[in-house]
Amino acid sequence: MGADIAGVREACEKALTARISPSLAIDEAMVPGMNVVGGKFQAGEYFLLDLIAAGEAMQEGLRILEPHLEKSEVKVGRVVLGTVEGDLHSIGKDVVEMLLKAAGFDVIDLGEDVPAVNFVEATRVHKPTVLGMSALITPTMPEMGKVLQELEKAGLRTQTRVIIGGAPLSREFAEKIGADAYAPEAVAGVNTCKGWASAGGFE
Ligand code: B1M
Repeated sequence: MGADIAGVREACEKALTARISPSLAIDEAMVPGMNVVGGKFQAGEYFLLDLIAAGEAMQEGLRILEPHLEKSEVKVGRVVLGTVEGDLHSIGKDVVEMLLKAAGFDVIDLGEDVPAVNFVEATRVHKPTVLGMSALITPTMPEMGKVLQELEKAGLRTQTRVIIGGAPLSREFAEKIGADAYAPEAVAGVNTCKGWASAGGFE
């Protein structure tokens, strides 16, 4: 089944008219909706085309809600963000990016399927307050450890904090690979970045 783009537009516009905050609509309606799709895919009721349709529907919803997020006028820091190599999931990263920008961060989005070397190069060039990585499938989780090792080898590990997020990850995994934080969801991640930025270190 294709994405019901008209239905998504209508639902988002209804939420905005009802003055429901965009981040609440994302957290309490859209993300749980994606989890339902994921559950049906796992149970064999949905197929890859359904995942693609769900992804398109969510991206359309984000496009509608994004301009309505309350935005900070003050610049607080810089974040380099990307989904690790081998992983094509973009939506969680995009939600984090939207909320970071609204909180006053400059975000350099490296996109999806990002090789470790690109994270390292972006850290060298942009000197971010925070390097953020997303991974949604179990096989791409080790890529995060690889990025941390490469940062260390390049002598850049102490120049930036590293936060990781994505459904299959955990705090224990973050500790194991030496990341500074794990965020179970986008708002928690943005709050962690805000805490780091206000503690200093941004030039
Ligand atoms: Co994929 N997929 N998918 N998929 N997909 C999952 C992740 C899966 C859990 C579905 C399932 O089986 N239940 C499963 C992974 C299982 C596993 O390995 N543990 C899966 C699979 C298996 C696959 C394929 C392998 C399927 C196949 O080909 N047979 C394939 C892999 C392709 C690849 O990457 N190489 C695949 C492909 C796809 C699409 C491309 C079709 C599409 C993505 C489209 C897109 O992103 N543009 C897709 C989708 C849509 C999903 C589900 C249904 C939804 C993901 C999503 O966007 N959620 C997903 C099921 C699920 O999650 N339950 C599934 C909404 C999003 C806002 O949430 O990304 O979790 P999430 O982000 C959250 C938090 O995790 C956190 O904040 C966000 C908001 O609160 N967060 C961060 C994320 N990153 C963060 C970074 C931070 C901080 C917080 O700081 C840096």
